[in-house]
Amino acid sequence: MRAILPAAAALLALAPAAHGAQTIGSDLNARSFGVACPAGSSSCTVSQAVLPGTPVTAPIDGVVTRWSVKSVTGTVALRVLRQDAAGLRVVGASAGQAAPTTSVHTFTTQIPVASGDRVGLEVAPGALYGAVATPGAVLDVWSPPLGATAAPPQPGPADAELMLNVVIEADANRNGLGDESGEPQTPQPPPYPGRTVSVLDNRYSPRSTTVRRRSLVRWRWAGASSHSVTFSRVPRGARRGGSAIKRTGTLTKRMTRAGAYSYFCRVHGSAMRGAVRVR
Ligand SMILES: [Ca+2]
Repeated sequence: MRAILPAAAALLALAPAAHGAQTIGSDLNARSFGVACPAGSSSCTVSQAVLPGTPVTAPIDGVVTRWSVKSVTGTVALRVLRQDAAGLRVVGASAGQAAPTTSVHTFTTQIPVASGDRVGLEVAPGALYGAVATPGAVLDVWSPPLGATAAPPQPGPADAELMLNVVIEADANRNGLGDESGEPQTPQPPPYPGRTVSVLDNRYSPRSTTVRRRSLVRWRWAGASSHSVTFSRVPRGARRGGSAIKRTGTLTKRMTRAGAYSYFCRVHGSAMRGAVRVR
């Protein structure tokens, strides 16, 4: 059962992980083959214990965001394994994924991992996992599959490199999502293109401002009390266009005429004045 590695799949396997993300496990480059669970068992868990020159444990706390397999036939699921005093046990699991072909397939997931955790595959009944002979590689096998209770592994095929790798992203904000690919993107409003004046209790800030002609000026109510922006003087030909007396919201005005604009608050009168000079 040799897989022909399509070019697109090769590119996917070799695509660099997102900045800061770490990949552990096989590079999936070898011409691998499908391997069945131990004779007499229908399903099993397999996990790489040693892969010479390659990390097989999570180097950071974080989240597994992608996992890739090769030479799989049937359904497999990712498992995160943690060592405790009683041995390795499963602490995280993905949904089962049916590989449509034996080439490289990448699946997305969000599974928390801690530094030192291992990963593995649960191989569904009748499915095959991918492996290749790599001197010095050690593969652990559990049959029946490993669960949440620690159990000792059986030795797997000798010198077997498991065709599995995972991408681990940090999760600094601890929301259970990788900080790169999985983080929800909150759209940022574009920066306001004009000048903003805060309507405070009981002053405008800045009290006086100068802008170019055709600029936007926005007054933003930010006090606890009610105020208005009421123009007492505008350049000839300019519209006054002030605001009602209100406690929240904004007033936006495009300053179409050069000259001096003076305004005040109808509640606070001459105690609360502002000015805009338009050049
Ligand atoms: Ca996060």
